[in-house]
Amino acid sequence: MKTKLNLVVLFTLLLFQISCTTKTPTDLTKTSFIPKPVSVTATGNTFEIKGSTIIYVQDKLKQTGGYLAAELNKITGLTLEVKTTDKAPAKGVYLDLSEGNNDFGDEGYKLTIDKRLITISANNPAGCFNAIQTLLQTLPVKADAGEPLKIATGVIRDYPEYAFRGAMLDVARHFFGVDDVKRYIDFLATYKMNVLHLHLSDDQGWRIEIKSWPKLTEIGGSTQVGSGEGGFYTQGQYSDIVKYAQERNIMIIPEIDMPGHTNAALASYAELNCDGKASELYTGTEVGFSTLCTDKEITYKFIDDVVRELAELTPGPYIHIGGDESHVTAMKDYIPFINRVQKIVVSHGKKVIGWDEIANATLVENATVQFWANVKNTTLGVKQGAKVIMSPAAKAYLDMQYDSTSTFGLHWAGYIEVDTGYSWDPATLVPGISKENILGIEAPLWSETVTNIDEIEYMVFPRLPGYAEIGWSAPEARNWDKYKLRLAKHGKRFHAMGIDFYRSPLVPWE
Ligand code: IFG
Repeated sequence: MKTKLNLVVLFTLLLFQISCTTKTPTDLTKTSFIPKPVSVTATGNTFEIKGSTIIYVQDKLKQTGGYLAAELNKITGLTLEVKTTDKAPAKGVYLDLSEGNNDFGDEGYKLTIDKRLITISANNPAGCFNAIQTLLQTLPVKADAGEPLKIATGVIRDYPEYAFRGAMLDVARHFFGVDDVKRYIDFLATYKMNVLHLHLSDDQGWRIEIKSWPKLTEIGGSTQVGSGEGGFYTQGQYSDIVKYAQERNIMIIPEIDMPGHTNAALASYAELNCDGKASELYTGTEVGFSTLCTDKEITYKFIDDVVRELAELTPGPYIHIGGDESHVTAMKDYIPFINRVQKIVVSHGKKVIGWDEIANATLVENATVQFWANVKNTTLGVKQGAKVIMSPAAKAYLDMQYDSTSTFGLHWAGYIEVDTGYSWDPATLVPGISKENILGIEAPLWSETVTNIDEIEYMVFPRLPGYAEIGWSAPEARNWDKYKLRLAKHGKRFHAMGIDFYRSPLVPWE
């Protein structure tokens, strides 16, 4: 009898122990969301995702529903069915376009998690996509086989501070293949960023096929910093990247830098050079030594062909014309050049973005100035009515070293540890540039010293989620001491995603 009693006690204790370790989340407000949502309330129950859970979508949300099913499959191994419906189901997951009858704007959403039904309500697919990123953060990145997938119930109402939240990848100094760019896109999508700026040309490389000027990639795409083999995207590959980004609510902005940073083009076509001689290919890391020949007509035919072909491949509204560090282009030549090139971009139905130097020219309507280093240039742009993308090198340049011990990166703008990259407000950083002038934020990764995806991951994580939160969450909701605790919980998510991140000593990693 005594043995039997001992067995019962032992079994009960064991059961209690198991239930404690697979703790069921019941307080939604305890989830370490990044970016921080506008409001989270908990209702103290749980929703369980099972193989039988159905994702219901309205017709316009079939692709979004499919994305959710694919992401859940990666986490759980479950293959959930996606069904179209025009009315709310009693249970499962329901993606609903509320046709603008709420105040969430273009990208906001309401995420309601009840015991039997999860409802995502937004004004358009972008909002539903953002809600999905939030929902995914209530789950582990990889569930243990057989582990019940329980989500704490509650309601999240959320919408972004800025419409433009992005990062840049310099594929010119070092070339990165399509799969690396897609992985970079996944990083941005995970944190609700919606812009990828691709720096497609520079002194060291031309990375996009232009059918009317084939030597740009044949010659200009044949090398890179350090004399590696370089590379380029065919137009088909570029379109594949654009489609992959679009499916993740990310707009691609292609940059063709001009009139400076053009040695790859000048090495490809002798006629683009003022002296009619092709320059040598360049594999160093100096800047400011090249310029297109601004007083030759063929230069503008070249730019018109390039912009035309790129505009046809780019569904987004922007073409970035660079304009930075044209140290060997006299200002008297630079200004008419930028004035003329802007008109070419507009003639192909696109809006102009340029680094802050372009504000020395007469900006066309709807031009946007990307602030990186010069306040005078940028406030000139604001005076002309231009919007500003905030990319202050000292705060947001992802190629800056974390500190003097960092293996990769530069430090001409200073060191950017995780707290430096997080603790600033775009709307108050620069006198003369305030919130109404700002389109949003972008964190550029220049690749002079970055050669592969592992090195990209080291420079981008853990700083990227901080820029995503600056772009999404209100400044009064942001505080480094609280943010670092949430970021610490994302360390295991980075690890589970195979991200080779820098384990900053400033973050109490879990
Ligand atoms: N400045 C140059 C980049 C790159 C960068 C490296 C801009 C706009 C320094 N221009 O940043 O090409 O070399 O940190």
